[in-house]
Order: sequence, then C-alpha cells, then structure tokens
Amino acid sequence: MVKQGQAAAAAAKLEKYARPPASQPPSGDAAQGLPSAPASTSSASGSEQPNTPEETLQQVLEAVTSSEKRLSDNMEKVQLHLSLLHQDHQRAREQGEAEARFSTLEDSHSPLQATVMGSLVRTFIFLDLEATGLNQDDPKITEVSLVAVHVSSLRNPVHDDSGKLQLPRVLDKLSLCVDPGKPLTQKAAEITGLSNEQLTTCEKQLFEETLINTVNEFVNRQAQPVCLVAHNGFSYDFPLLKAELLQHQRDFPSSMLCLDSLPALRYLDNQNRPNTVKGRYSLPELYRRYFGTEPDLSHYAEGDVITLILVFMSRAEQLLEAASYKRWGEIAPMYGLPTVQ
Ligand code: DCM
Ligand code: MG
Repeated sequence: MVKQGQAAAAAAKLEKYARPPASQPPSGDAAQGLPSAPASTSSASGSEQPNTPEETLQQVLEAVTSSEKRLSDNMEKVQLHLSLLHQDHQRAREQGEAEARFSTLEDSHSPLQATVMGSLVRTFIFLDLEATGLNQDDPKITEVSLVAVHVSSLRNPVHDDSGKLQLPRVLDKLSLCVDPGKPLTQKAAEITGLSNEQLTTCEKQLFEETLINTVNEFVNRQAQPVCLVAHNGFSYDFPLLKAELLQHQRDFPSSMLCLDSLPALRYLDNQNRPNTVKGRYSLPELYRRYFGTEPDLSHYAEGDVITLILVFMSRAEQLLEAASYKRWGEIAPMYGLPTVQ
C-alpha cells in the first residue's frame, strides 16, 4: 500500500507525464509506444473525474512494469538475432577459408596440387549421362542426372540393422530427359529403354540454354568447392558434357574438380595387391562385388548415379585419400563444333 504523503509527492513529480500540454506532441517514451499515465478516468455517464494520487501512481507503476516486460522481450529477440548472425558469420568464414585455400591452389597444375584441392572439396556431385551412342558415334545426351552429396555424408556412412550401407538421407537430385536431336543407335535404345519417339511424344527440350542454366544453378547452390564424379567420367561423361556445353558457348569454370571412379577404384585394388586384380570395373560388376545383388535401374541416368554413390561410399575413405582429380579445364570435348555448311 502506498502512503498518502509519498503518493502525493510522486504524483506531483509525474504530473508532467500525466498531463502533457494539449498543444505539445508526445515525446520520448510516449512517442515510442510506452503508455503515459492517463490523467483522469471516465465515468459510465461520460463525465471526467480527476485521478486520486494513488490511482495515478498505480497507473504509472503499471505502465513502467509493462515497459520493462516489453524491454526484456525485446532483449531476448536481440540476443536470438545476434546468435543467428554469429552462426551465419561462422559458416561464411569456414566457406570463405575453403574457397580461399582452393583459389590459391587452382593455378597450380601438378597432380599433387589437384589431390590437395580434392581434400578441400565440400560437395561431391555424382553424375551420369545417357546418350544416343558411344564416343565414335558423336553422341548427344538423352538424359542427365546429378546427385549432390556433402563430404560429411561420405565420411560418416550409415548402415541399417543388418549392416547394409544406406544412401545418405540428405541428397539434392536433378534428373532431366533431353531430346537429343539425332537418332539413338539401336544398342543405346536397347540398353536405356529410351527412344526418339518417346522423347518427342513427351515434348522434351533440346540440350540448350535453360537446361544449362538449371544445371549451373544446381551446382552453384551446393557448398563449394564441388567435385564432379562419374564412372568412366574422364573417357565418356565429362568429354560429352563439355562438348554439349561448348556447342552453346558455355562451360564450367576450369578450376572445377572432377574425378573418375573407375581408374580410382582400379588403382586402389592394384595398390593393395599389385598386379593381381584383373577383375572388371563396370558399375554393375562393382555393385555385385560389393553388395552381392543386381543394381536397380541400370542405364537409367538416376539409377546409375545411385549405384555409383553406393559403390563409392563402400570405399569412400580410401577414395577420398587416394583418388586422382583433374580440373575441368583439363577435360577435352568429345568432339568439336559442327561444321557450318
Ligand atoms: N552406350 C552404348 N552402348 C553400350 C553402352 C553404352 O551406346 N554398350 C551408350 C548409351 C548410354 C551411354 O552410353 O546411354 C551411357 O552408358 P551407361 O548407361 O553405362 O551410363
Ligand atoms: Mg548410365
């Protein structure tokens, strides 16, 4: 309970807040939304009754309490905001450091430097292309699949209760069918199950600007630096993709890394048992060797990429240490620009 004398003194001190001159606009706290103590109360009949000092003081105390509560709420929000900013900053710094280390190495061309660069890769983008034929056919792409896996998922494989290796839960995938604009060879049509007729009926677009932009956006949204991985990639997928990009005066940055899992896996086996491993290294054979079953959806671009990820993950630690990387700039296109008639 507030004593009568104290209440009167407090009310006198606060009178300037309680009764601002009508001509002056509200200022200070009042302007920022803090309530000023009302000077009087309205009765049910609408006639004005002056406040007693106790009432005025009570109202001012309530206003101060409510302001303090709002201030404390705001402080909590500011603290949360600051901690989010701190996390963003930390992430940006880590990414910036990796990119800075990468760019100081990217001008150097020794295989050793490429291996050092490989150790900085944060996202591996597994890639498979289906096309109208083999290298000698000057093939055009009929299907492209990219699946991005963060390096942390490769370094920490997960197995189910029976011990079977699981695909990482966090994957970004992009799979697109493409009108090749030329006939598929009989063999290509037979193994992929694709035909020109199907691709035309489904109104698929040619390999052109929008597809290239989509692929670029997909690559750019991954944590950098990235490395493309394809099975037999140095001989088939990378040169073919490069040929298609160059036809549209486009290309990936020459510093982008790429890795061919076929020679890398063969090298690992021969390194452990020199000259004894003569086995074959096609993707289905590797899958059978590691998992004892047939892979799903062979010669579907996405099916092959998933098979490749599982094969790669079976040897990920060793592959990440020993693989021989190339820069995209070192990949020659499978064929040149078409000659103008
Ligand atoms: N290919 C082919 N003949 C083969 C194997 C492959 O014409 N015997 C072509 C068509 C495929 C492309 O290579 O779409 C990619 O092969 P893969 O499905 O093994 O990735
Ligand atoms: Mg394939």
